[in-house]
Amino acid sequence: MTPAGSAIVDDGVHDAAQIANAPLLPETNLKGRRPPARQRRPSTVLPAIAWTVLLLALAGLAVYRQGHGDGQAAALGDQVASAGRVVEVAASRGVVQGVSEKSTAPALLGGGAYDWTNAMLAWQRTAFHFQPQKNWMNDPNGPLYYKGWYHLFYQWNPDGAVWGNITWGHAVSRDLVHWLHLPPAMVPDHWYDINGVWSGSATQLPDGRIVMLYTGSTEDAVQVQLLAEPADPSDPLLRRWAKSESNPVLVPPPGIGLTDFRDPTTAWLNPTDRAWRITIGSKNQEHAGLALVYRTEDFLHYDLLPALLHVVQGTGMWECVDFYPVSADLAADVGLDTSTAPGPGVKHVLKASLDDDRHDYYGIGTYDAGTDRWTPDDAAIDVGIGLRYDYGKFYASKSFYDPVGRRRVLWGWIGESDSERADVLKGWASLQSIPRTVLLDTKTGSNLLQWPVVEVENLRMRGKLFDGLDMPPGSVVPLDVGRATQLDVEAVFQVQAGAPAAGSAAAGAEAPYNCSASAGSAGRGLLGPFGLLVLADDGLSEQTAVYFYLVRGADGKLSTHFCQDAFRSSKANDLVKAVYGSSVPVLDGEDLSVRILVDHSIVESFAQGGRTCITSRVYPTKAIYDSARVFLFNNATNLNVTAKSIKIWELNSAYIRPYPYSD
Ligand code: DQQ
Repeated sequence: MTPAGSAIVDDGVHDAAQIANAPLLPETNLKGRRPPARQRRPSTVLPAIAWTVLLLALAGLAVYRQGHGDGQAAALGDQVASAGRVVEVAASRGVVQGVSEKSTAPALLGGGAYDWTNAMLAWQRTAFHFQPQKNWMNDPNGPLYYKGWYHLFYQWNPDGAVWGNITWGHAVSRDLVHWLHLPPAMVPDHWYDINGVWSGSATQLPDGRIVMLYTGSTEDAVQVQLLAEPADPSDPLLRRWAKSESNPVLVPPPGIGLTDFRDPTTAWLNPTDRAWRITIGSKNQEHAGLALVYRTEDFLHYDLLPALLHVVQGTGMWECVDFYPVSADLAADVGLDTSTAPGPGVKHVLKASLDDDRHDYYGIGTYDAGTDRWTPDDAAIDVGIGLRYDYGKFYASKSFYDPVGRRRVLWGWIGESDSERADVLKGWASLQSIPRTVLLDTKTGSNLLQWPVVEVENLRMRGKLFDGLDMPPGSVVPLDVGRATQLDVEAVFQVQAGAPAAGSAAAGAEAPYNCSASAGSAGRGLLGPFGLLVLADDGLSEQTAVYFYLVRGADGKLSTHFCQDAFRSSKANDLVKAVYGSSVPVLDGEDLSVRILVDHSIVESFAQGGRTCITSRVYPTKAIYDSARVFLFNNATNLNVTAKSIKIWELNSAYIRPYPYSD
């Protein structure tokens, strides 16, 4: 068995030192000088044309950065002819408007546009992950439970499959799995949110009232905080929302850029003065990411507190900050309400979505209610430089406390890894992750555990069990499970006697391993990779590998890496195909275990009970419909592995439909 390892990430090493506040920017005097509410939608056509002209001129000069595949490419529109179809893709406007670049498209066209058939594109739509009926979606917003219904709001473009015209989509569920689509909850219709009803969070007050705080991008593209409440609190579906007459309730304070002030959190009650606190992400002039704290009693008036909740140098703009308590009590496996006071047995998690690299980082630490500061337990893995919720595609996440299930539930935005052109062809882009319960891992004390909500198991249909399968070095073992496009897999592996024992000199020390920089599942090492191939065709010409890779360090100890490899996931080349992953803690006596949810174009995996999670988007061309298979593989050269137990269920499709008003 492998000894305990620390969860140091594979990639993204930054300088961690904390710094003081940066010099201030000129004061923003926004409030009071804005015109009254106007009913105007921004033109989407002119900016798109302007961008297209500009970028055609620049086309020969453009240098596209692929990196992890998402994010850093220049914003441009494209027009592509393929298979007789001309697809116009609007320029992505995220950066111009002061939020992340949302598109992967430009970087992908170098590979040549693949001739996607309608059948291939139709197959990519998922069956039990939440997605709107059509068009673009990004961040989950304001999740809450109200009068018997779970509510999920999300960033949505009513006009197309690319980011823009951001509106709050809305769906409700009884069980977090089956969803009913409702009309949009909020649309950009006032001067203060005409450029987008951006991300925000819900707070349920002790008297049952719900307040929704969210960011508006004003007609001048300034980021302000806005308040809305249910217009009819007696409606369990919360279909109508009233924006406050007092909006905007917050404008960027001195020292904060006008486009660096967004995504208010759920409020928590500070036990020292019984007033509410919220935190809002930003950055300073030295490019430190930070979280501002405001105090409020009525959600209309706010005081900016002198101290920052936290700041980390070099991490850039913090989007979609989340801040919540977790139980450190060894016996408790329940979530905690956001207002749970700090004290013995309570830790606080601070999460920031880093605009710079588009990943969600968290830290575990202590919240001091007296000073409203948070301190990480381990500064070496501070927010933005250490642990991530997910080492694949997963961003702008938000959690909420579910009082019925007594659990904290987390959703993340799962973007696409294909081109915008393909998104336009298929008519939609992005998913929400499977809702995940979040707990502190009280065995390690140093990481969270994320796990699909238990209701997902109600989708399980036919199941098959394989146990005691030998996986000698170089082996590939087919698993006969029938249709393999909607799966729930639970696999437990034992590394058998053939493996060098810890401390043995047999294998010698190996170079440190990094999933993302490796050759993926094809790269053979002494003690890895081994695991599963999903969404594979019979000939293995397409496959997505989910695997472990053990490495012996110079000290003779083994470390365990958990990776997901999409290099050979598709014959198509207009895709980002990456190997994602990180190390995963494995304690003495533990087997290696992984749970994998396969849902058409998403593979979402949880290693060691959810200590390390990876989500990939994959777009096979052959391993689809009835041709998708599952295999075990062991590509290590010097490790015998036994698949101790492999359970595979076919999952039913969730019921995700428009709300049946006639009923
Ligand atoms: N998405 C929203 C912003 C947020 C960003 C805009 C994160 O509020 O910062 O769609 O993806």
